[in-house]
Formats: sequence, structure tokens, C-alpha cells
Amino acid sequence: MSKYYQQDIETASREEILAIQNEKIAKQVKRVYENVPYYRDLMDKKGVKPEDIHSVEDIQKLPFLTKSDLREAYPYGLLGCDLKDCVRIQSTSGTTGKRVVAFYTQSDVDLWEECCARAIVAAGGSNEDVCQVCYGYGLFTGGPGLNGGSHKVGCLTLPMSSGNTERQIQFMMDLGSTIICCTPSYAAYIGETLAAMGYKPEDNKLKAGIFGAEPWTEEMRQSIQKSLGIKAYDIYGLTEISGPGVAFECEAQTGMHINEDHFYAEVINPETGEVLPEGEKGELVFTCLDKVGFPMLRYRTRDICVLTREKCSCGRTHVKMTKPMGRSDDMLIIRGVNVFPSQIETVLLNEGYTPNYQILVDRVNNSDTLDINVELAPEQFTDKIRDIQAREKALEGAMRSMLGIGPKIHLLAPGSVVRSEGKAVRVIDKRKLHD
Ligand code: DLL
Repeated sequence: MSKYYQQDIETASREEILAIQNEKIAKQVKRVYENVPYYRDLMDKKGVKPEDIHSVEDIQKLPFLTKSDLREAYPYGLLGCDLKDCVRIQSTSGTTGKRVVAFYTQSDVDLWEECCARAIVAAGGSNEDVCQVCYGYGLFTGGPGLNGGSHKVGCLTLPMSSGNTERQIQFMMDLGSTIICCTPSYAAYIGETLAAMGYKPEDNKLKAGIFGAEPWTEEMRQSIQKSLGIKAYDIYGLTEISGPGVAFECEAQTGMHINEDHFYAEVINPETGEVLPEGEKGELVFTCLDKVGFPMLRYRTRDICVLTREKCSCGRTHVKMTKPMGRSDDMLIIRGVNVFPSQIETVLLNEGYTPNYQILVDRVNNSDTLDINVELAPEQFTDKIRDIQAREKALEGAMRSMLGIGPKIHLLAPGSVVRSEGKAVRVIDKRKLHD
């Protein structure tokens, strides 16, 4: 059983990867310039011609694309080829504004599924595995992407989609699933349900989980690994760039390898657009080197992370990204202080609480308020009000030292916070509703 799905490219030298990227970028920019009038206009406004782009170093000359360009060009304005050559659309789960609709040719689907296959093999998958895919199927890319990757690897694929947790568990147990793919919040819920049904972590055959689509902390990883008795791998991606598998974690669990033979990554200063050197934190920007249907060039993801080319013990040579440290637009500014939901999750799990929480932000009398509802585990629950109040105070103190501002903590009875089967809604910012 190989450690790699496509060993040659996954372990190619830096020079080989650069040569591949350089060869692809010139062709890709020319194709986009000829086929996508919207991007041609942006290039013309910036005074850049396809002939100016010879290598990935020249990418910096190209204009950025942002979510608002996608909105403006909706639905067909950024299509990269004839519609008759496209075989699929996928779309984001966004609830506000227009959804992102991305187009795929058959070669785009193949490339995307290969990226997911690399992720599954990196998590130890082979044709001997039973891979249970419980990301949502449909317009969301999670289910279709991992489903395709699982087929490519030759796993027995269980296309469960999300939800119906007891049925998920029945299939997992009866068919002996060895790999599970879903959001980390759903994995936590499945772990909790297994325990409630009387199963111990060693009772299932799972060995690995491939979890992504939402931010999750190292503490959450430890908690899921323990409750399911598995190794938990991170996977990253976004609809605009294809879906899951843009980057994936290997056995080292120290960041995600970006599939940089297909996606060229930059990190920029989100304020100025300046490209930052390796190791500096900023906004991740992707250029699709191969994609035909929806060929994003310099797409600003709004995800904040750091890139590193440090040698990885797994033998893969592709650049690694850290877990996104929250999106630039996920950051809450509360009474002038920047707060990331991931900081709150870290404190909760470190202090021994469940990952079942919700963050409520509001504005009362012109002052921001921060309330955190946290569910107690059954063994923590007590009807002694004083004990609960003392715990709330202690947790408020721990939060204050991490965040720099003090929230109001509400410890709730087990089962009171709504569980997530897909992307968890962790933050309710009521200020946005008033504004
Ligand atoms: O969430 C694609 C996906 C499906 C990735 C399944 C992994 C697994 P979108 O719905 O377009 O696509 O949302 C993309 O989700 O810009 C990040 O902000 C966030 N995100 C995705 N993966 C991770 C991750 C899919 N591993 C947006 N960690 C991205 C943190 C993630 N955030």
C-alpha cells in the first residue's frame, strides 16, 4: 500500500514543481484573457497582457478577484469555456447575498477528485478501506468531492450525506467503516451519540477521519480523536477553487499540503495587497493553474494563514498552510478588541468543557455584549446553583485572560445547544441584524 496517491508529483523537488507551475501559468492566463471578458477588463485596466506572464513570479502583476467580483459576474460572467463543455455546477452554502456558482468540466472534476484521493491516501486510505462520507451531498462540495476521491482510491464508499445520526452509526458498525469524512462539529456529535448508545471508542473499526469545511482547534482534534478512537486529519478547500482537497493534512498533522501543481498559493497583507514572504501571516490567495470551467486567478479567500516550506517528515514536498486562523470576516470586534471564535473554543476545551457552545454578540445601550452558552457534560451537571455560578465565574476569568475582555458565561444542561450535522453556526452576531 502506497503512502501517496500520486507519488511523483506529491514528492517532486521544488525545481520540478516550479517548472510545472511556470509552464502552466502562461497558458492559463492566455486562456482566461481570451475566454473571460470580465477578467480581461480587469487585466486591461491594470495594463497587463498575457505576454507579460512567463512564470509564477509574474503572478503579482495580475489583478485580484474577490467575492464581490463573483457577485457582480454572477452567474456566467467568470465562466472559462463554452457552457456545453461543462458537466457540473457546485455552489456555496452562503445564506446572504448571491451564492457562488462554480462550473466544472469533466477534467476539472477529475482533477478535484484526484486532490481528494491524495487526501484520503495521506490519511492511510487504500482500496481495503470502507469510507463513510457524511458531508452533505448536493450543491455543497463536501459530499461530492470526498465521494469522488474515495472512488478514485478504490475504497468501498458509503455515500451517506449528513444527518440521521443513528443510521450513520448503524452503517458504521454493520459495514465496518474505517474512514469517516465530515465536518469536525458533526464528528464530535457522532462521537457523543456513540457514547450515549453505550459504545466505547474501541468498539468501532474507524482508524481515520478527514474533517474540514469549518475552523476547528487542536483541542477539538484531541477531543474527537479520543471519542472516536481515530487519527483526525484536516482538509481544506473552497467552492471557488474546486472544493475540499485544495490542501490536506498528512500523518505529521502539522499543517496542510497545498496541491500546488494545480493551485498556486500566495499570502498577502489584506490591507495593502502586498505579497508577504514565507512564514508571515496574511490572507491566502489562490490561482488555479489547470481549471477550465471556473478558472480563478488570484482569488482572495479571506482565510488568514501562514505558509511554510519546511521539510515535512511525510516526504511530501508541497508547501504547507497552517489551519486557517479564522476568516478576516469571521473576526469579531467586541468593544474594540479582536476576538476569534477559535480562541473561545480553545479555552472551553482546555477547561474541560464540551465542544457544544454558541457565541452571542449584541449591542445594548451602545455597548457591545458577549455571551457564551456552554453545555455541561452529563457528569458535570448539577442542580446546585452555587456550584454552577462558581464554575461560570472561573470560566469567565479564563476567557478574560485569553481574550482581553470578559464574556458572560451561561452553563447549560446537557443537550441544550443545537447539534450541527454540517457547518456549525457558532456565532450569532445580533449587531448585524440591528445595523
Ligand atoms: O467548505 C469545502 C470543503 C468541504 C472543505 C469539505 C473541506 C471539507 P465552502 O463551502 O465554499 O467550501 O467554504 C469554504 O470554509 O474559505 C474556509 O473559510 C472554510 N474552511 C474550509 N475548510 C476549512 C478547514 C468548503 N479545514 C470556506 N479549516 C473556506 C478551517 C475551513 N476552515
